[in-house]
Amino acid sequence: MYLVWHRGDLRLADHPALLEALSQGPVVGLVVLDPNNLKTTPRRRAWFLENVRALREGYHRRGGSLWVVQGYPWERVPEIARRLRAKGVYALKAYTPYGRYRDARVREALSIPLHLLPAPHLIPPDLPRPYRVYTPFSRHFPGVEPPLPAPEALPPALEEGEIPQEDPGLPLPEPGEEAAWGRLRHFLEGGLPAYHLRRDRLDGEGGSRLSPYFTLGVLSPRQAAWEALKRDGEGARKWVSELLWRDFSYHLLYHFPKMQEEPLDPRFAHLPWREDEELFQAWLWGKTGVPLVDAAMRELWATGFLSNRARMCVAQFAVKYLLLPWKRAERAFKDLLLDGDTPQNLQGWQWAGGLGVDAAPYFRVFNLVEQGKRHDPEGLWLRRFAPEYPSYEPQDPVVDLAEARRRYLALVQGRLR
Ligand code: FAD
Ligand code: IRF
Repeated sequence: MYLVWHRGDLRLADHPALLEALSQGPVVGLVVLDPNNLKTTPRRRAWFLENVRALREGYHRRGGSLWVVQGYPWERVPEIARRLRAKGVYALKAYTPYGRYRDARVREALSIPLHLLPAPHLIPPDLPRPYRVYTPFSRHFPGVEPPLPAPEALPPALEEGEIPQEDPGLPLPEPGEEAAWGRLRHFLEGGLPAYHLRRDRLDGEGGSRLSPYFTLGVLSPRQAAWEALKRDGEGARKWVSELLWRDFSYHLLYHFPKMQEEPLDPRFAHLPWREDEELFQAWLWGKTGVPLVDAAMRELWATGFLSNRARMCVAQFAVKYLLLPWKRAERAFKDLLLDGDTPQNLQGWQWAGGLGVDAAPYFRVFNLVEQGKRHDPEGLWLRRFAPEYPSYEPQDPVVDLAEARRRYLALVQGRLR
């Protein structure tokens, strides 16, 4: 018997570790509810748990079983392996600092082998040569390999472990692989051809909204890119380039784990961040008097999702206009997102905040009035989430936009000389 340990890969299709284990003998699935991963908001815990439930249903439908236990993996995985007399544990390789630390500890605690197989990224994040800039990294994309099928049948075994219920406090998307595929198909038929033209919309309607599924590995980037590239066109190419940004974020964090705490560009490490609690709360709760920022933060609270354009704007506002402690803002932001993901969120913040990711010019400071007018021209999104504002003009804002912009530019220009 072999254990297949699912972590950020809550799916049965395109799963190299599951297929490899099955080629060795009967398998049992395992999820360890890890307190280190679940120290987050109810919405994100619930999203994870509901996808574990859907994964278990997938196992059952094929005759198999999924164990679900709680605790530290380095204690629980060896214990389950002993109980089931497993001969080996199979999983997909993790690339984040915590994932690697965890896997090293589990390997040490096990008396049987832990086989870690490469996860189906489009570009392996652990490319030996580190890149700080996206374009040269993206040239390593060799073209997409066909995804692996899900096993048709799984061997029966006894099973244990309740999956806790958690109230998310907001409506969740439908969990599970089937729902993710439904959304993917819908996007391929509707949104993909014009993706390059519509992706900047503030209401997020130009994108796939698949990110909550990618974050938990309910869908793999290989499955998505494979389907997209069956269709030709500028929309498909642009969309796949966004999937490559995702892999780039894993690559960055893999090679530069210090970016979890510090700006990738050390010249920005000691900007005079403002420890102003009232200002932080105004940003977080969408009460800044800047319509675009307020609409975005309220959408985030209400739905757990935000378009890429709105994310860039609110992150840049927090960093460049308000000089809020970026790390604290980054963390709070991630905890509100259903797709909140350590590498992607760090990359997004360090990119939008001009802290050293890619060639994002530090002197680029969005005009938040123009951004609103351009990317929500009819103001429908604004009216939906911040209806008290008649337009994108600030009303009694927490900072004067022009003044804050000048202050920031003076600050960084002094540093970069
Ligand atoms: P689509 O436009 O359909 O794109 C398809 C997929 O490509 C996305 O689901 C995502 O996996 C990937 N992708 C798209 N844009 C980016 C990007 N700019 N960088 C990296 N990957 C991308 N994404 C997360 O999944 N989790 C996060 O925690 C996260 N935090 C972010 C924070 C900031 C400040 C910024 C600027 C971006 C962040 N992103 C994050 C990236 C991006 O905003 C979201 O992935 C995207 O908006 C999700 O919508 P979608 O699924 O419709 O994307
Ligand atoms: N992985 C686990 O193995 N166990 C858990 O309890 C996890 N909970 C999570 C909750 C949320 C909101 C997210 C992801 C997880 N993950 C869990 C996946 C981790 O990201 C993955 O294990 C990673 O390799 C380690 I979003 O940090």
